[in-house]
Amino acid sequence: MAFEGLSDKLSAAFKKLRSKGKLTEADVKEAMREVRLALLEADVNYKVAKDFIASVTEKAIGSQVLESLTPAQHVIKIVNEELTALMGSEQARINISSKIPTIIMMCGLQGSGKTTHSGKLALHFKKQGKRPLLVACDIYRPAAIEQLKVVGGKVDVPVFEMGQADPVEIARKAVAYAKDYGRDIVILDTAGRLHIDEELMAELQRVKAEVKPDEILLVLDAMTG
Ligand SMILES: Nc1nc2c(ncn2[C@@H]2O[C@H](COP(=O)(O)OP(=O)(O)OP(=O)(O)O)[C@@H](O)[C@H]2O)c(=O)[nH]1
Ligand SMILES: [Mg+2]
Repeated sequence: MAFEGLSDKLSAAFKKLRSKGKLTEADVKEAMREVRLALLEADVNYKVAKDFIASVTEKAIGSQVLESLTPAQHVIKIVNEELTALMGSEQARINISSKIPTIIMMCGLQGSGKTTHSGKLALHFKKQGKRPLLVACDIYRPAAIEQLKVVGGKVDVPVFEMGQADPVEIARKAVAYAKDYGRDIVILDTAGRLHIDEELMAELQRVKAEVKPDEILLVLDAMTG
């Protein structure tokens, strides 16, 4: 969500580039100025944006690119690749433990996107050749288990659930299940909660104490600011 405006602005910069046909170094620099502005407006760190632009510009004004038949296409491809590398290195920070399974616990306020992001993470790991398991620890919202199953179904990742059982118990059994069935990443989708909800916060603590997650991800709505 944070990058919604970014993609529109990048598209605009690229459109101008595409309309040019043959490109000069100045055209590329002009486009990169717009890309840089777009990144800064999307709250990308100043230094990150500067390094990003320097690296893309260096690659993009190479003679091979400018003299190719579709220079604009080339430049866009470079921006894409570099952006992916930039975002990719961000994700690599997830702590993959040496013991199996790696346990990831999703936490956050109600409706912040935990369930959606659990599915995205599962897909991300699946693409890396891993075998994730989604776990329905949200027993409070009636449709939560069903929702996780839909999410899991879309990315073809199994969902472990025990209905309305104790989330601590569900987490523990899910980890045992993962060990038995060779699932190397366990993603715990917990119930959304308000920080003032002491009972639910205590439950998170208990789940944490029980399964000792390798990573606890706090999911936030980008609009929170
Ligand atoms: N635009 C946008 N919508 C999102 C994103 N992630 C989730 N949503 C939507 O936000 C709503 C809540 O997402 P969920 O994944 O169910 O959030 P949750 O944290 O699991 O919610 P609870 O389990 O009720 O606490 C859904 O309607 C999602 O479709 C996102 O990255 N962008
Ligand atoms: Mg949810």
